[in-house]
Amino acid sequence: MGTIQESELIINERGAIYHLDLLPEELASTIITVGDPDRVSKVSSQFDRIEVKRQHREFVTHTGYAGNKRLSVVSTGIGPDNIDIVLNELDALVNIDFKTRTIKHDHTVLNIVRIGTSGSLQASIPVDSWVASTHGLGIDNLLNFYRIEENEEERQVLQSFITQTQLSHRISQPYISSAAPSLLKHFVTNFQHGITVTCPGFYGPQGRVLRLGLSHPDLIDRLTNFSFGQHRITNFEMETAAIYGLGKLLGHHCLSLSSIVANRIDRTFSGNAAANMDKLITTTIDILKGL
Ligand code: R1P
Ligand code: URA
Repeated sequence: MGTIQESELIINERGAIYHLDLLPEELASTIITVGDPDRVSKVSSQFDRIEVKRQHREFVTHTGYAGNKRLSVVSTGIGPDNIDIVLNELDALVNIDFKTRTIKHDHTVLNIVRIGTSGSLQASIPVDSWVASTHGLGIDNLLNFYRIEENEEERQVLQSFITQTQLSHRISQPYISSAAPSLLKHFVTNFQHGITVTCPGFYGPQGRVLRLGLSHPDLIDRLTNFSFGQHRITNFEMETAAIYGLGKLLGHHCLSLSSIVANRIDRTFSGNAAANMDKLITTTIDILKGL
């Protein structure tokens, strides 16, 4: 393996990775990602001690301890394009030697848990429910820039999704990736499990009409009605499939947890979103402390 050039792996004057502005020692091996930069302090306010606070653009990181567990919380901002930056830089922080600019011989596995908000695609999953995503199914295109390796089960679900939904090729070539079983098994009580669809936008790409017409006005019906064996689509948002896809390719363990703020079937929106998010954060930290 050769050295990785300065234009490919960008390290700033502090010796920190470019977008996240983090040094390798400033990152814990268990990481919570959140979309909203203001959610970072909501997570770290539940730490017993904070040792690092950094911010560059929308990427805010706090690293500290919850009990004996060292945790980092990092904001990604909105969308799969930001996940490309965050996942590649988190991986580089542990698996690339910044001095020699070479890939380290020993691979470090990160546990990466997204805590985000999401829209429900099932009447039976009301606002203020929590979803743990068994799979991320991406219609956002990010993973099509990488060499994707799907397993047999993922291939079958994806093929069935393509056949049943008949989404135009002009939208996307969908991809799929699963949660890390080692994390998912700890998030069962109080969580609904299902496939999360990751969209490249909040309005048209999630079937919302304000002033513009949509290419697929029945997008929500097509997603809600999909089923393959026990699998169904529970919700959609804007990061999960990108995290699962890149995380798996890079050799990390990933899980996405969502607090449902909107139900797109009964058209309700939570009146309790902030308090429900705080509860999800507390529950998640309690579980991660035990791992
Ligand atoms: C859209 O409002 C944002 O909310 C969801 C979506 O994935 C998207 O990022 O997650 P967060 O609440 O974590 O940002
Ligand atoms: N986040 C999304 O991406 N969609 C929703 O409907 C709610 C939160």
